[in-house]
Amino acid sequence: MARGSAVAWAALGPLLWGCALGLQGGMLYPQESPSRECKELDGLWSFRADFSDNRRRGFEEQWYRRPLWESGPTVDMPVPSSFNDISQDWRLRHFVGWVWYEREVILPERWTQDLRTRVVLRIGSAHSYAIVWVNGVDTLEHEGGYLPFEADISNLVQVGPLPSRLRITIAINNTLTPTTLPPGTIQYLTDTSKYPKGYFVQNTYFDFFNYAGLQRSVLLYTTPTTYIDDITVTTSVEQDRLVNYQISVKGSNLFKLEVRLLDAENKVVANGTGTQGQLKVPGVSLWWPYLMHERPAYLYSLEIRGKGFDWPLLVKDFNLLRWLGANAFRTSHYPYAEEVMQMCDRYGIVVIDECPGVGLALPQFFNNVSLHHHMQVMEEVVRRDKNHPAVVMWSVANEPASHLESAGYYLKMVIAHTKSLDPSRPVTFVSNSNYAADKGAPYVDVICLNSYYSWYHDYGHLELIQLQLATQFENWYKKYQKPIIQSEYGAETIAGFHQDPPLMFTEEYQKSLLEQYHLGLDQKRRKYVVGELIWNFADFMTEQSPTRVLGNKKGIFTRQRQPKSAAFLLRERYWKIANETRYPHSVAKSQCLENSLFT
Ligand code: BDP
Repeated sequence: MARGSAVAWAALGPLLWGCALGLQGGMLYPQESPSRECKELDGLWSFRADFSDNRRRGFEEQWYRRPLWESGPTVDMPVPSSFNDISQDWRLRHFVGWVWYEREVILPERWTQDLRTRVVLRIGSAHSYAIVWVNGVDTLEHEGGYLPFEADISNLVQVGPLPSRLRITIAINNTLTPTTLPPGTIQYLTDTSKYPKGYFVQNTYFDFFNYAGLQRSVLLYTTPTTYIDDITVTTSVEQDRLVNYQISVKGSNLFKLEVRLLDAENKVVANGTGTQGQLKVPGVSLWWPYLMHERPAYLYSLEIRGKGFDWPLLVKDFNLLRWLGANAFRTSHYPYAEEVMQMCDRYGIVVIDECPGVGLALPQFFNNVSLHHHMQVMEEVVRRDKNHPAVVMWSVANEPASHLESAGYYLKMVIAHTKSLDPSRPVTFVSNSNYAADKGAPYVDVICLNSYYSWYHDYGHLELIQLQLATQFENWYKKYQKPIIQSEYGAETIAGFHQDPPLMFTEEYQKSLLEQYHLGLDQKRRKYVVGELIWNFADFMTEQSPTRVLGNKKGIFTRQRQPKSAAFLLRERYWKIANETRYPHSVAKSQCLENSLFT
């Protein structure tokens, strides 16, 4: 984007600021209770990708009107999962366009007959644009993956004596455009001597495979017609150890609310009534991260009333975090499943909660429509995750091209908006440390820096790392005087490759590179460097390219969760730091690692 046009839309900013944003309703995690029932729709769904040239046959032939098998062949597709890795058909792995999912459900009679029951359809995430039909009726649309959305479908199911059978059809488009998050471009290749007619590719500007589909749970749940729509809890520890709550009730003005705060042993420690109030908690036990208190991750419960996601893998990952002595990660580069956030609360793992603002690499991605969408996505992230004690910071983006003039205004607006949504938490975005003239840094609370010394340049020159790292820290601190987190550093490593003296791609090189970084980090650790996150927890899939060997191999664990040598090095370091700092409650230092749970 030329500078002139950036200024033009910058002038429009405040207008847009005051208008269309603002989410309808809350997004509470569905939980069974005396007044709510859940019905999980995980399992096998019918599926078809629309391979037609314009990818619009499904709409032209209205596939949603009748059972999907009537309009053509279908295959079984597990939900939750990404459709890309399930079949042996390479066209499906790389498919760009609309895919169609369908599932029939039989509802309990009470749900369809009892008019005091509200029936809600909730989709954990659908990457990236979704349209939902219930019994052929257009019910719901949502833009953006990685976040939940839902619709009240009571009027569709409570229509007469018999319709207990529901057909849910979901069309999902995974195309990334300049205005999606993450953004992308579609490029048509028109040289007919090289490409067939109509040939196009999806270009992306981030480093993970653009997995898509229904990757988290889909479910139906009920509430009474007068129901709690949202709960916001904020706490203050300075004065009286107060828990402030605000509860939004919909459906009627005639209700009574009782609020009880229970400690970890289920003893009531405070009571309240009404839609808002403050609870005083005498002798409070605070939520401390793992390794920073003798009783970390202390949780109270407030009573008022996904999956490509996989539980065994999730529990294994948290066990690995504990084994390592790590106590933080960043949800790089999009919000993880709600179940992951709940595990963080329970295990004392601090989270920097990042939205899918990744791959903001081209000037044309910083446009007015994207800004509006980005703010909306931050609203959805904060709405979903605001009550998790584990969330300590919001990250609005990863490595946006923040040296561009237009990016400065864009980031300023997204950061300010996020702060207005949640004044209680700091906001950051993750900078590429090469962007010395960073236009967004003045607006963040904490500077997060990614750098790859002796990897993407000065290959093999491990002896330069300490000097280059010191220069990085000193320059950024001098300029902004803000706490800094080293939010990525690492080396591509193929498990089982060995060479001594170390060469790139071997386990020895990864270890030596991390060691050099650690020496540099230790110089600043007690000053203004407040956290370190390695890249990466486990190997993960990316698009293919000459710089990737079956994906990104910077994990300290393989994709199958086996340790490389570097995992033992980090384990020693993290436990040493934990033992040094255990439990000086005043200093918030976190030793962490980046994550690729990718759920
Ligand atoms: C960083 C990106 C991350 C990549 C990493 C890498 O933030 O998404 O995976 O580089 O190259 O700059 O491994």
